[in-house]
Amino acid sequence: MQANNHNDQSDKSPVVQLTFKDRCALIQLCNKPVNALSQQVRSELLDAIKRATENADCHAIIITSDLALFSAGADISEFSTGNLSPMLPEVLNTIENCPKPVIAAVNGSAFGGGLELALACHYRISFAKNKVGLPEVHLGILPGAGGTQRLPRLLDTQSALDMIVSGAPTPVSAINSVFDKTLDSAQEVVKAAFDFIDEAISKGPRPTRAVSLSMNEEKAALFSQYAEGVEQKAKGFFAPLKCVEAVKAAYENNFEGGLKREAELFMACMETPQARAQQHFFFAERAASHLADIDKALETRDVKSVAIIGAGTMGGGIAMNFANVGIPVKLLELKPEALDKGLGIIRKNYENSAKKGKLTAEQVEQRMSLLSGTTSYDDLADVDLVIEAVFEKMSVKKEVFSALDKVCKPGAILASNTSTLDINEIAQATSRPEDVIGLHFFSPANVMELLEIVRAEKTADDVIKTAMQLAKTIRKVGVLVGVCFGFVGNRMIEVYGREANRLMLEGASPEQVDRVITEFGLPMGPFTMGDMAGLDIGYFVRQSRQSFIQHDPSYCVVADELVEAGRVGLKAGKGVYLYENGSRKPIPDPQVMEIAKRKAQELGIEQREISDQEILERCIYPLINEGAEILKEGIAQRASDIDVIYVYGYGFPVFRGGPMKYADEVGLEHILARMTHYQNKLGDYGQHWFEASSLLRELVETNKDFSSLN
Ligand code: 3H9
Repeated sequence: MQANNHNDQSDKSPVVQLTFKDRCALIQLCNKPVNALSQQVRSELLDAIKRATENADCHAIIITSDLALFSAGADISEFSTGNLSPMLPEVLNTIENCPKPVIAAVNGSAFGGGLELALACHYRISFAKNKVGLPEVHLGILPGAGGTQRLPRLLDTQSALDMIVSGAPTPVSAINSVFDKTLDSAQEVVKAAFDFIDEAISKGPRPTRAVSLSMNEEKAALFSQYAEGVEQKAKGFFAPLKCVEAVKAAYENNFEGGLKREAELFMACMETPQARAQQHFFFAERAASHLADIDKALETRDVKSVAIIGAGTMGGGIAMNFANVGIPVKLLELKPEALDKGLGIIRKNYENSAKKGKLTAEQVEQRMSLLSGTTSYDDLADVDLVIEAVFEKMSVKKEVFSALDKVCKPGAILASNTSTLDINEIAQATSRPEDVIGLHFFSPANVMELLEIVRAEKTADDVIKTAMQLAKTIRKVGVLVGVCFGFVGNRMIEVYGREANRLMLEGASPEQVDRVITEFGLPMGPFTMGDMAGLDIGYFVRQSRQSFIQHDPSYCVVADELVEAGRVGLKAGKGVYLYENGSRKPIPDPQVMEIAKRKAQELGIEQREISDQEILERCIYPLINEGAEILKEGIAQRASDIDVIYVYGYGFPVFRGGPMKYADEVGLEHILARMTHYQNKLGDYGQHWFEASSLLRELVETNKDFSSLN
């Protein structure tokens, strides 16, 4: 028997199944793919509970899932739709108030509203290794269907706070008090629930709300200490502190009062731009792996062995990603000493992880055993994928690819880790450009999660699909981009770095610029970042792009002088900032401002006091404008892909959703107006660098935003 729909949804197939069996009602959620608790699910669930309650032959109710997971919680896509009755709290209150015992058979992961559903049942059965959690905080909100009130009634305060504030998935075995029975496997859960019926019927309904909580001095101290810690750790985020407040309300009110407070705090979070941004980002991350124009049925290529050309910092870091997931890697260097050095650094990295307790000694050896070295291209004849990570020079890259073309087996994927060079030209060095792709790892490659997958003109679709799948295998976030200088991430960051440097010439200190950017939410400002990456890298790139920068002599002139004086950044102990005794703490150097002053005079640039607002707008808006150009040229598949690149690759604050989402929130009309303002205010410099993208203008004229391009 199937539950009737609450509203008229006769054209939709049912997503909740109701069956009566052994004096019991079995309610199974079957809303593919993740049992999101959509309006249809809520309505059918409510209906099923009502029918089970009314059926005189039914003495207990089991709620479970027909899919591999129990439920991923509320349907996030409905959040922008407003009130869609029945709301989840109403459904869960009905379940908790049911006069017949309700057992949650949690036979797969339960997140957010999914776990809240289980908490509202009278009994809970699961398996020890199952993962459950309340990840709402990552969506800029808090559990809003009683989770902040019911969890502390079943778990100690500290653990409840940890789960709600971190949003982290937790194994059922770590929160035993929440469950009445834990089994060894998911398959045993529903049967165990049926075996539990007699006990449940004899004990009767056991509403979680009946557990009473109260505040005392010790608890009050715990909450204030906890809140202080959260304030430090989650700087800039709105929801984490509200989560603490909501849990605290469970101790300060009766259950109804606590629920009311939770609802108020939930709404306060939901109405923030942060919640919109983080929810946008949830879908952006998932959309990034969708390849718009590639056949879903297309088969991928096997990647069971990998070779890396170049065992330097980048090559070594890339190699570690594969060894970490059990894929054997051959590292190629032409000189044995370089090979030994590279393998030695990898071992050291693993041993450092072991010292921190992240790996066992056995795991270190197991990973190292997957890495081997060679000095001969002939040894690469059998590998499925080669990633080139050699010196960033076209002639060198071409030599490598022509050598690979001669030895690699047909169908092997030939990838370049170039961050700036034209992959179409690299592909021409082979007789098989369809097998050539860009895999742009970010440094440090074993740590950074972003992978730009660069589609060249002739790259075959199955190569792209394989690369996207591979990104998941090595636990990276893959984003498809097209060929242009710097691809998406570095092309946009160049604009931002240029503006930071220009602001210094105009009188802003590096520490002012860095402060404005960190206050905005990035982990470090452009000057600290430049020093960390090494100013020589940007210098080298600028030298190779004279044609691009020639018409503007103000372009990074201070940085050029610093590099020429050996001040290449953190690694030299001095760059834009000074670093004392190997410390990473940047110390402002008045000498740099002197250089800026002198250079400004030479170039006829008048120095002045610059407001924080101008700094923020001039660093971020041109970056967004470049993003618009990238979209116009089809270099990125969608605006939200740029957001994913910026959050994962550059630490753009997720609570702003990424640069393109931030632009939509600020309003494109405003961005265009400010671009025009600086274009007129900054003379020739402004005329050239603040020209608004035609796409930005078009979107403003048609009253659209970047999200319309997703
Ligand atoms: C909440 O519960 C609020 C309540 O407290 C209060 C309410 C009043 N909704 O991730 P995947 C889609 S807030 C809508 O690739 P996996 C996803 O977009 C919720 N859609 O699978 C994707 O679509 P597509 C709190 C959702 O196996 C597809 O399902 N819960 C939802 O790698 C597959 O997803 C969470 O934050 C959703 N809730 O991972 C949990 N979840 O194929 C969010 C997924 O078109 N979900 N989709 O790209 C997850 O963390 C993961 O999806 C999960 C499965 C771990 C469950």
